[in-house]
Parts: sequence; C-alpha cells; structure tokens
Amino acid sequence: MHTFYNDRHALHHGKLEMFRGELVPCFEVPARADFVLDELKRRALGTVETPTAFDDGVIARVHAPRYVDFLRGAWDEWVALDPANAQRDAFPSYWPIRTFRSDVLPASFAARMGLFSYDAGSPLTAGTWTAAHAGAGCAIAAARSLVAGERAAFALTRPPGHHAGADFFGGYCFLNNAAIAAQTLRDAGMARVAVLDIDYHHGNGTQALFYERADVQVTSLHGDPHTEYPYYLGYADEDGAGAGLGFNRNLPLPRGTGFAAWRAALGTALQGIAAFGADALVISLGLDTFAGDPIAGFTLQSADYLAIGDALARAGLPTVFVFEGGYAVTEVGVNAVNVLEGFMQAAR
Ligand code: Q9C
Ligand code: ZN
Repeated sequence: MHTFYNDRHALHHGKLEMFRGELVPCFEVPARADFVLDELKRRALGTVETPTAFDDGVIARVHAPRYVDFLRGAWDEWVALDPANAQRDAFPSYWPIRTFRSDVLPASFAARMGLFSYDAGSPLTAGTWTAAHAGAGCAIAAARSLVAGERAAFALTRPPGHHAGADFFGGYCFLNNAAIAAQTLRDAGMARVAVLDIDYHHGNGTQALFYERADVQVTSLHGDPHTEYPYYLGYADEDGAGAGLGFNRNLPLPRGTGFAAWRAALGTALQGIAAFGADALVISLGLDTFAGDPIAGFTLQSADYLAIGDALARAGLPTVFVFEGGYAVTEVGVNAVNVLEGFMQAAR
C-alpha cells in the first residue's frame, strides 16, 4: 500500500487549546504523524510518496470559496492586527449562533474567525493553511491512485479533516480530507462512494457535506454525542435528507464501549456499505478509539486494530485510508499501521 505524506504537516503546530476552562498544550501535534511514518518505515509497508504540484480544484467542490479564501489569508490578517500576534495562535471569540446573520461577511477578522468556526479548541497557526493544503494534496493523490487501479492507499495527513464542513473549521480540522478524497473519486467517474468514519468522534463535517446526496454514503461509528464531542450532531436518527435520505448512518456507542460491541457495530456498518453497492471506500481512520487515548472513551487495544483492518479488507472495495484523530501519541503509529497491515494481509 502506498502512503501519501507531506512533511509540511509539521508547519501546523498549535501551542494551546481551550479545555475545561484553561489553555492546555494541544493534543493534535506534529509528532502524531511522525510516529505513524516511523512505524510504516519500520514495517516496510509500501512506499511513501510526497505529492508535489497537484490540481486542487476539488477543494472548491467541497468547501465554500469564501471559507477557503479566509483560511488562506487568515494568518497574515491575524499578524496585521498586531505584530505581537506572530507569537500567538489565533482563536475565535464570537460565534453567530441562532438569530444572528451568517450571510454577511464582516470586515472584522475576529468576526470572520467565529463565522467560520465552531469551537475554541482548534488554534489557527502560521502554517495551518500550508499544512492543510498539503494534506488535501495527499488525500487527492491517494484517491487518484485508486482510480489508477491500486487496491488501497493511505493519506497520512494532519491537521485532520472530518470535523471541517463546507465553510467551518473545528475539532482540530480545517479542510475535510476524507470528503476531498471521496469527491475526487466521484469526479473520476466512480458512481457511488462510501465513507466510513471510525474516529472516536462523530464526523460532523463529512456528514453535513454529503447529507443531501445519494452518490456518497456516509457511515460513522462514534462516541454517543449526548456525552461526547461534537455533541450537536451524530445521533442515530440522522439518516440523510432530500435526495440523500437513507444515505447517512450513525452508530453511536456509549462511552466505555470495548472491542466486542465496537466490532459488532462495524459489522452493521459494513452490511450497509455492501447494500449500497459502492465502487470505492474512504475510511476516516481515527485511532482515538484506543484505550489509552487522553481525550476519548472507548477501550480498544492495539491488537484490535489488526482485526479492524482485516474486516475492512473483506468489504472487497478499493479503499483509501485518511488519517484523522488519535492522541495517544507514542501508540498511534502502531495502531494506525496495524489497521493497514491487517488490511493488506486480508486483501492479498
Ligand atoms: N477541547 C479529532 O479527533 N475537543 N478531533 C476535545 C478538548 C475536541 C477531536 C476536548 C476533540 C476534537 C479529529
Ligand atoms: Zn477524534
């Protein structure tokens, strides 16, 4: 399996995030990808390629132009407010919640930060755009390799993507890499694409992007949003709307869920994907289901990830894996590569 990776990911390195009333060191750090890359090389699990120049037109088919324009220029605007801001990450302070307008694009940078975000846990840094854009390039290249006939590919990207919607960032995510991969597959002529999100947190951005579409089926296994982030989406009764009715499926599981119950839910998800008749599968590969994860609540063990890879391979579909969450930094490499190795062993 080829891995698509760009070391520009490290240019996105937030210092602090708001957590339970104080600023704490960011959980989503560059070392996460370094551990995965090291483990891939240690096990010699295929080549690692860096996409250089790439056609990024698909980004505008997933994200709103005014949002992408904002992200691209946000750091320069932030520093222009005050040169001392160069030493501080940018955070939103105001949000246009119900009754406010979101059609007007305010001149104020602070107002646009809030318009285009939904939490205070996702610092925007000097290299956020460069890293996110390079990561999208990895997702595009991984998807294109499936179009060229590969059985599977891995986009080793950060910042992660599945919480980012058409015009908002949050949950450490800025560009939705899994959605970009899925749209790339659609644009290449694959009629039906399934996205399966196995990150601990509900992929609210991915769900929202495809909620009214029948060509991209979205399934997510995640902590019950009654108690788990992102709280306001990811419930079992969200099954799509309009043309997309019946093409969204949520399988929320209680905090504390272990592998037996999680594996059963994966079986349910895979049955729905088989019934959909997908031409390709995009996996939002979060590893924050791990027992040792500092911000999540399932109890999967490292060996379980081999079994997950095995089960995913048995769907029999061209598959692109897109790296999402997973904050037990020293274990995230073993856990991610276990999924890929389990997949390759069953796919042969
Ligand atoms: N503020 C992903 O796994 N909040 N994002 C956790 C700290 C946000 C997770 C509590 C969690 C976002 C891609
Ligand atoms: Zn997560």
